[in-house]
Amino acid sequence: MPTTLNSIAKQGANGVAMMPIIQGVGRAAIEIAAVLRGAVFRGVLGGAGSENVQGEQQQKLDVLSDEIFLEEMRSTGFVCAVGSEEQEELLVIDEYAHADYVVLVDPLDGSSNLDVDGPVGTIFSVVRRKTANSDYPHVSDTLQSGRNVIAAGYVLYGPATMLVCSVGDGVHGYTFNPSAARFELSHANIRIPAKGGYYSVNEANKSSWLDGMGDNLDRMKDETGLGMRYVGAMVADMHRTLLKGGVFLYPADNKNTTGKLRLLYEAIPMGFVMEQAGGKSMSNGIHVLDIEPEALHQRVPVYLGAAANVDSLLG
Ligand code: AFP
Ligand code: FBP
Repeated sequence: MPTTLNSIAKQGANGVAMMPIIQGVGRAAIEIAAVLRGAVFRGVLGGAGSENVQGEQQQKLDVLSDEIFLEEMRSTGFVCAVGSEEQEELLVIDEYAHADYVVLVDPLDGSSNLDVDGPVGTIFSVVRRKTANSDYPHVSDTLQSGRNVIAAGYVLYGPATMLVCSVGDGVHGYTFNPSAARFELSHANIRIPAKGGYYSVNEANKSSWLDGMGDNLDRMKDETGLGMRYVGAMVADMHRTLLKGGVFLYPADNKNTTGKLRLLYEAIPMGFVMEQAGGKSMSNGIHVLDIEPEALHQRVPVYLGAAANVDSLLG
């Protein structure tokens, strides 16, 4: 009998509490994957004609994925609020405003890949609210460092749909089995290989990187001899880095002077997974998980991967 998402209940101290939320992520992933597969026939490819809070053009599928994810979090009954990359403000689930958990999500990461049928993903993390359960949830509930994350992970919509997550007891990968209509454990206890793999970065930006990162990258390439791969969807680039080894980076540059990737929706969840898999995640000279967030849509530089490669890059 294959091991399903229910097995999360047996993982570590947080498994039982996190199982309903991760099952909700799984249901959202199944729906989003179906919408992605049929998007061209339903006329939902292309721009939605709106901008998100980052000033980026929203795709129709960004908006749809956001709605699906929010609805699935609501249906768990355990989530009082959701902070989404696609929403300016914290979304409080009024019906369950006294529930314990807050979820942060990038519902459809890498959406510039949609027009070319490239891989995209969903990234999420869960924290316990800071305000009292009797209070109305507040944005301060989301502004917690990665050390407070209880569960985090991502869904990769690739040739197969995979849900990779951690509840603080290692990293486990579940693949959607279409014949059984459920996620089944396919990658137990993922550990990033200490050696080998690839470096992954938009090297076209090299001349505008800040903090001497161009020279650092050249040195790391000489030291490690790594090859290069870059998809431009963090979930896909992270997943390859996790399974094959190497390093993923998105440095600050002249255009994105504090970095491009979002601390709460991308850096912290991926940093949590990377560290749970034995890797390392750094930003501005400290561990990503030690950053104290100041704003919902804050951006940071990101360096994550096998510890030796991250050290070689930043050393
Ligand atoms: P989109 O969701 O707007 O496509 O952004 C994806 C992303 O935030 C992240 O998934 C990638 O790692 C990064 O942007 C790619 O950025 P570049 O296009 O600047 O390389
Ligand atoms: P595989 O099918 O063995 O992965 O090879 C893929 C490929 O032939 C092309 O699809 C791809 O553009 C190229 O190799 C990548 O080569 P490199 O590893 O030298 O960047």
